[in-house]
Amino acid sequence: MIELPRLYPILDADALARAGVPLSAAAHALRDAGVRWLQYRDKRASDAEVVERMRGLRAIFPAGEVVLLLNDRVELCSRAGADGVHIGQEDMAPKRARRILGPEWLLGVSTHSVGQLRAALKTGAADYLAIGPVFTTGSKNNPDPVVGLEGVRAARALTRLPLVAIGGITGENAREVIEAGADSVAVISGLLPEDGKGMAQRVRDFLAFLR
Ligand code: 3NM
Repeated sequence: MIELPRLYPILDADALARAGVPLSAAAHALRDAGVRWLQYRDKRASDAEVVERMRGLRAIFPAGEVVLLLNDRVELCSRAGADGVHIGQEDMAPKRARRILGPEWLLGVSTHSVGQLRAALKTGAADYLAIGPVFTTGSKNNPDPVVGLEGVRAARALTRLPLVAIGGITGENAREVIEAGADSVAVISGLLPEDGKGMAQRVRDFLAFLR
């Protein structure tokens, strides 16, 4: 079974654009803060743009040193130099994704309820599962209803696979999310620059909260 770090940063193209942070600046900040596992999420760019941006990220996060996952675009995984993909409920079905990826690549699957988590588990396709949104989030279009810490506890009770919690997670609430049973917290807005603190400092603050 794979082991995830406590903090799972997501570089989200839309969120970065809204914050006025170039992708490469965000990536360098995460690297400087020692991030060893992250995801690139870009719901709108063309395949060619995604491949190009992923290659740029791969140059900053070398293969074999940092796990770099790609959101959604299963078919691009290899071409983009990703270590695997993360798919949601509206993306490709997990079994199909696994067939395309083969056994070597990592596959993460998002779920938003205990029912969805059970269904995802049943496919046997995922290396890790995500549950969310734990709290209210502004980073996703049409988010599902919040599952709360109760949802994290319920998810934990169902699986020993690595469990990632996502949605509205901040330095202040991350600890209780881990205590509710998550192995890792996936974060978009909680790592963006704020109050004069850059992203590297925001990552370090988060890690200090998670210790
Ligand atoms: N997926 P933030 S919530 C991408 O519920 C995503 O599966 C979610 O962003 C889910 O850390 C979410 O800014 C957005 O709340 C997470």
